[in-house]
Amino acid sequence: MKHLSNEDELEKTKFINGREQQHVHLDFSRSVDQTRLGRWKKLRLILLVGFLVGWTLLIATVVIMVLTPKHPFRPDLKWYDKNIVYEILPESFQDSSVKDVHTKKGDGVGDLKGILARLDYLKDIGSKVLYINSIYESNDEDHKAIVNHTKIDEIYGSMEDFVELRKVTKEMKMRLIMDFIPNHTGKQNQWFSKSQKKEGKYTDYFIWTTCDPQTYRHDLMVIGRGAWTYDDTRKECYFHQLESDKPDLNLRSADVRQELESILRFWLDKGVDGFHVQDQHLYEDEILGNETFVNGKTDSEHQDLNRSDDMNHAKLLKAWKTVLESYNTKPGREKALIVTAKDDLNTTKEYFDAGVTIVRVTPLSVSGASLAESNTSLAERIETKLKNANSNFKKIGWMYGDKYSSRLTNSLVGPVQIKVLLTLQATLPGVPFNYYGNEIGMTDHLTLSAPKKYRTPMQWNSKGTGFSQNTPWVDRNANYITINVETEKATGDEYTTLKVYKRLQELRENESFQWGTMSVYRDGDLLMYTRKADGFPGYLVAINLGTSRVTGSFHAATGIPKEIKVVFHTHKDDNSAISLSDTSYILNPSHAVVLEYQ
Ligand SMILES: *[C@@H]1O[C@H](CO)[C@@H](O)[C@H](O)[C@H]1NC(C)=O
Ligand SMILES: *[C@@H]1O[C@H](CO)[C@@H](O)[C@H](O)[C@H]1NC(C)=O
Ligand SMILES: *[C@@H]1O[C@H](CO)[C@@H](O)[C@H](O)[C@H]1NC(C)=O
Ligand SMILES: *[C@@H]1O[C@H](CO)[C@@H](O)[C@H](O)[C@H]1NC(C)=O
Ligand SMILES: *[C@@H]1O[C@H](CO)[C@@H](O)[C@H](O)[C@H]1NC(C)=O
Ligand SMILES: *[C@@H]1O[C@H](CO)[C@@H](O)[C@H](O)[C@H]1NC(C)=O
Ligand SMILES: CC(=O)N[C@H]1CO[C@H](CO)[C@@H](O)[C@@H]1O
Repeated sequence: MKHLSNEDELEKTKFINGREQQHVHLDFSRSVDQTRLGRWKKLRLILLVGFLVGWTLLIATVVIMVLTPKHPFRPDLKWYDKNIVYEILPESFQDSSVKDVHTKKGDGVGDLKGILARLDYLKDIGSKVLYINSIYESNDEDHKAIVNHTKIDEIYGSMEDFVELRKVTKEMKMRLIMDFIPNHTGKQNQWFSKSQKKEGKYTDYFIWTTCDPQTYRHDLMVIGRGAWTYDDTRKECYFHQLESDKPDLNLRSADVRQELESILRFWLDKGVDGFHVQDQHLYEDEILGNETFVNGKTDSEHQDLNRSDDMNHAKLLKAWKTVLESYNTKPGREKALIVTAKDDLNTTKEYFDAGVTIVRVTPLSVSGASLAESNTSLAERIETKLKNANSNFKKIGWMYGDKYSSRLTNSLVGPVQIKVLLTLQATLPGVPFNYYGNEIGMTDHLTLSAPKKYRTPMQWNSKGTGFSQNTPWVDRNANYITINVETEKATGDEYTTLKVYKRLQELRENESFQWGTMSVYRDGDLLMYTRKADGFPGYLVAINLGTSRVTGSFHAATGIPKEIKVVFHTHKDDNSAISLSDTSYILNPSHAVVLEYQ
């Protein structure tokens, strides 16, 4: 109270001071001659007019402010903040090659022209960002033993095909993301053969050490993964964390780092919008130089592995980000650096600190353990994950499988849950990554071995998949007869996986899904969360992740208003039921609903 009265006094003081000043001013004017007095009168008039005009403007401004409807806050979202990413395995998406009339053979491998031919489909289902897995010339099936980083592998087509694809995707306002593989090259890469021969700067492009050809396998194995392999040309061992056909690049070499940056520039100049680095171990690699080798050998005996500041991976990432930023010359030209990382908060935070735009993880694993291995319910694990999410949540990329991992429906929960999991992915804050075919409910080919089992041809139609006129490079999944784009589009059923996926993309466009905050609730197997942006309708997403029906009241469980509207449902409303008067519900297993409230 005392404080308040002090403030009052302060106000009074100011007021008196003001009057006193005015008084002094008048006294002064009385003491001057007539001409000067006239001038003073004029000045007074001007001041008075100015004063009145000022007040009028001030009042007008206040009136306008009160009368104009308030515009709710709209954040400046970049393309990578708001769009779903459609991930394409090029060899399995669409083969454009025609069967040779004489040999009756084609290659049965998807290609860039095939992607071009399917752009209308991709646009129709709301894909504004395409991510095409490695298409570079390489000497392995995975296309990660790269022979030439700036050359399109001819099984996918030519540079002309790429330029054409970029031109057309630009016209369709689509972004394009490519792979960037900085850890190693293929052995057939020119850099490696020059390094084998110790040609100039190439001598140190890879990690070499003297070793005994008789015993190297035993005494130089790094603890854990990776190894050294004796090279007969250079008569030394080279280091490789993966298989011996993929020698690790020596990232400590400034020349190597420069080469990698010019590869980024090469593709940026071709109009690429971002890069994806598949690496769960960038930070782990960092301790390599600090690792003790079997036989008691340490760092100091392997100069090549001496860990220096240059080798800091955060620095590497920052350097790549700087290259990308140099292409960000005006709004809309922003470039993205995307890393697939181990799914724990510390790791994702390290990547964000290094400037990575999106860190891609799977929402259905916790610290590397797969859901199936755990006793906790699906709903509980997702709840924990969402509640623990840190402030970078909005830049997390959610993926359900990719070329290196099982399709979601197989690894976890079965095809019956595909639609609720697509709902989850589309309505979380963050960036959904849709691996080709998930939108129609494609599953692993269970009689094939990994990785082929999740790389089967895209299922376009019921007449042999529509992927290729030739024998496909990998067996198609027999379920293409029912699970395919054409059938799911043509049928009268409005709840096919494809149609539900498409509606989810439309729903996602709403402001509250774009930048709204999230609150998470759970009632047994029923996972619920709200998304709400200031000034826009809010949404409640409710997903039954269990195996039996659940009942209750959304109002009671989450406190959302009783006035609601059902705007999305994964299934035809058979015997699930939501009462619009009091928000009570009965929700079937593997069903999801989205409710809108004001
Ligand atoms: C990669 O291929 C391009 C195009 O064929 C060629 O100009 C370039 O010299 C090659 N680079 C390397 C390192 O082999
Ligand atoms: C890079 O190397 C790491 C192992 O150090 C591996 O996990 C990752 O898959 C590699 N990335 C690619 C694209 O090969
Ligand atoms: C690692 O390299 C730095 C500078 O290049 C050197 O000062 C240091 O002694 C080296 N450490 C070891 C263990 O060889
Ligand atoms: C993450 O970092 C914190 C603080 O540094 C540490 O307490 C915690 O154990 C770390 N978590 C993991 C999974 O490494
Ligand atoms: C799951 O629960 C069963 C029985 O309670 C227990 O034997 C098993 O070890 C648990 N598995 C895990 C991964 O916790
Ligand atoms: C918002 O969601 C509704 C469904 O509730 C959908 O019809 C509409 O297209 C969405 N998009 C926008 C921009 O409002
Ligand atoms: C063998 C070796 O150099 N080990 C070191 C690895 O790094 C840790 C922490 O920086 C040191 O404590 C070890 O001595």
